[in-house]
Amino acid sequence: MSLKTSFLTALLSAAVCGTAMVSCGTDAPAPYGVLPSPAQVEWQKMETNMFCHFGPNTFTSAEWGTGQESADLFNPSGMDCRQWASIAKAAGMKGIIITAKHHDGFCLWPNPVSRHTVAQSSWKDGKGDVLKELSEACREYGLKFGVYISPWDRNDPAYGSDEYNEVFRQTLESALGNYGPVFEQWFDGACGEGPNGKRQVYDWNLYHETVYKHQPDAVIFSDIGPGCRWIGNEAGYAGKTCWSTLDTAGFAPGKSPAQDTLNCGNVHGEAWVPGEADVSIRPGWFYKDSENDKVKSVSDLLGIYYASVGRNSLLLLNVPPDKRGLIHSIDSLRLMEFRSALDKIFASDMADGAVAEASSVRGGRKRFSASNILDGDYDSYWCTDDGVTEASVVVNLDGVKTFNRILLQEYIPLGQRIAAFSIDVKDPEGNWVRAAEGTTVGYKRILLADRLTTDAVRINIEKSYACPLINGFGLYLDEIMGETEGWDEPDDSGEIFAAGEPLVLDLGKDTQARGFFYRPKKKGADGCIITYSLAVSPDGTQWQTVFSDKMFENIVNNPVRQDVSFSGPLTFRYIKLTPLRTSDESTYGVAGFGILQ
Ligand code: FUL
Repeated sequence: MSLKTSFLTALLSAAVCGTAMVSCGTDAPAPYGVLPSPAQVEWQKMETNMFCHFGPNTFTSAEWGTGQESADLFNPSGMDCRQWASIAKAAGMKGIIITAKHHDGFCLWPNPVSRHTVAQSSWKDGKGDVLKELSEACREYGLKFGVYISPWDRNDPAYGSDEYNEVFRQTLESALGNYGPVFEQWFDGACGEGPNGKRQVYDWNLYHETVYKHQPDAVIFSDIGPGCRWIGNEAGYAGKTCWSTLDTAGFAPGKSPAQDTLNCGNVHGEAWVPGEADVSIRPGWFYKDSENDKVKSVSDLLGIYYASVGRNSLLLLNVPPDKRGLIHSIDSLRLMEFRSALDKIFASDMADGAVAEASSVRGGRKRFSASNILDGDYDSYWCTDDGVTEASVVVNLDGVKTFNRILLQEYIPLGQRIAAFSIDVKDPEGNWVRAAEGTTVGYKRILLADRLTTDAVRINIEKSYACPLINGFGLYLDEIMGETEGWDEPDDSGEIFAAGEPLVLDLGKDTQARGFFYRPKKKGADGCIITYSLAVSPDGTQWQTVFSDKMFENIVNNPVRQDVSFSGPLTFRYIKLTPLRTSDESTYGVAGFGILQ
């Protein structure tokens, strides 16, 4: 169109619509509600990142170190961050986030304000620096680099006083100011006591200012953002309804909204705080030899992918390096299998070559036509006139196709709007048959369906808070995970006990054991044991205490089976686990209790 004609068209529209050109539907729709920042949009497009839990716990098999570990414990025999980066890259990850400082306080870089760092260890004669090696490896492999820095510190003597806030500010300065761009700063919400038995009042404003001073584009993770939010579980799944908006007033990291709220977000929430689903490829966050046979299967990982990336969240998949400082071959092989499964599923889009037609197009203009949902261009979208919040698009396929995954994308730079939609397919008689339904779409939504064979699909937008904007659509066939509804929330089978009631197991005869296990109900429902005492007995009357007050670390957020080793083998007939503190005041759940042989 020449300049002259477009000027004429504009004049004509103005004449017809008066001053209300936008509501007339000829221009781009106005943004709706709170919006993501450009950095948040770029972050969301990363889709999958790798988490690396690495530190003293790698060498002690703990999940939460006490902070009293000797720095010399940290001594990877052949650390190679280029190996981590090459594996992450080959797995299709876009970035790596490293636990620069976990709750034990040990810093993987020579932090000048701490006496508990790689510089105090004998690793590389105190000259090693994991952040330097990893940030360089990420640059080499074209990956973004991010850091997890735990505010909770079980080592720092100042923890629990105002002075610690200054120590932590300087810690952030040194980690964020010296290793190039950091795309995400991960603040853990866990807050416990320091070595002096005190709890810290965190100065979040100071921490945030410090992050932005060095890394203005960093997305800050915490339970409640501000950049992105914890999804409410450590199992890697977002809610089927998942708003990127959240009401944050009155909350703080560690003092967050209910886990279900984090899982689903708040419709019309006051801030844009999209979900990030963090999960480990193994039961625990840190590497343990004993978990080499418990690495998640490809099916599990696909289920997690659909329940995170496919539900408007980012997937942060933890792949913890081992004692050598390398990703174990079991994990890297699994990641490659996962990648090739994703490639196989998403390589052919059954909507390729299709023609889309909408019931309504904004201003009747090509710029907003239904074909935009198929063109692969992120910034072009189908859109209706203002006020039209129910509409449909018929996608006529290039022949009869079979698929069981339906992908939709909403153009989030202008806000998240869609609250209900459905998908119909045309049967051989030409009737529309309901195939799938959903609520929110957001950045990306993948619906799982049984195998569908058809030559036409209809997308029905049933409820939207403003005119809907769809910029992506695809149809895929997953023959790997099968025809099921797929991965869903874990089931909650198990038994419920009163909080103080001990669990006693009679093995029937004297038995030798090297440890015991306790498994809470899957989502930690009905509470779980946090601290306990454990005793064993030959006859059920004379008890020998094995542990008088011990903790299942991180069990509340990650309610997986807990394996605990004795210091040496013990022989007994009865074993008694007595809860001292439970996450629910009145009950706790048990899905398993037994011995390790
Ligand atoms: C939790 C921590 O307590 C765990 O140890 C782990 O780092 C996980 C990612 O976050 O809150």
